[in-house]
Amino acid sequence: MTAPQRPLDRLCQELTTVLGRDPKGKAVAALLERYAREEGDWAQWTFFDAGTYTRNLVHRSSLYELLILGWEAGQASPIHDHDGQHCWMAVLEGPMQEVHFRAAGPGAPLTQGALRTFERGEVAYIADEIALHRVQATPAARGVSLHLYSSPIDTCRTYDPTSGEARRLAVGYHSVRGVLCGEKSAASVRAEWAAV
Ligand code: CSS
Ligand code: FE2
Repeated sequence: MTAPQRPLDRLCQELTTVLGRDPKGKAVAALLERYAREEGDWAQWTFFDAGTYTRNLVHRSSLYELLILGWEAGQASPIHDHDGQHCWMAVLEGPMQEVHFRAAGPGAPLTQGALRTFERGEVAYIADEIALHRVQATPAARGVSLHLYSSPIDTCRTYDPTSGEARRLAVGYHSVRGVLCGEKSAASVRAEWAAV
């Protein structure tokens, strides 16, 4: 097989090899960091939306899912968990920020940790054993982040910081490899990738 020419596709091929060997992915952060520092082909597959941050799918397999998230200035995710999976975030255009939270018990407000700022090329990692978190662009600038979920995450839990109450959220896609999803459902996108 010839090597794919597109840097994002080369990255996916490397991730498949690395995660196939080690599902905890010790080499993953280095691959994401190198891609984030050196490549720019992600821009063609990144969309923004005034209403919400966007989830733009690059690749999906049973092993992992790679997404580019586009954040307008000031946009933030809800506080959420990662459904028991590993999550790496590499900043493609920064800065991006992350705040950790801890559940303090039923009916209790979440405990908030420090705000961390990541610049282009920096990689954050989170899993449920570490914390819940919120990810956000700064109020001053758009941000773009590359997210690797191993295994793919189709639903997560979101948390109200005041009540600590959790709700299950089904996540969807804004685009797939540069093509807007429009009315296409997340289920049909997943079905197409299952057939690949
Ligand atoms: N988990 C969020 C982004 S922060 S890791 C999402 O995939 O939409
Ligand atoms: Fe997250």
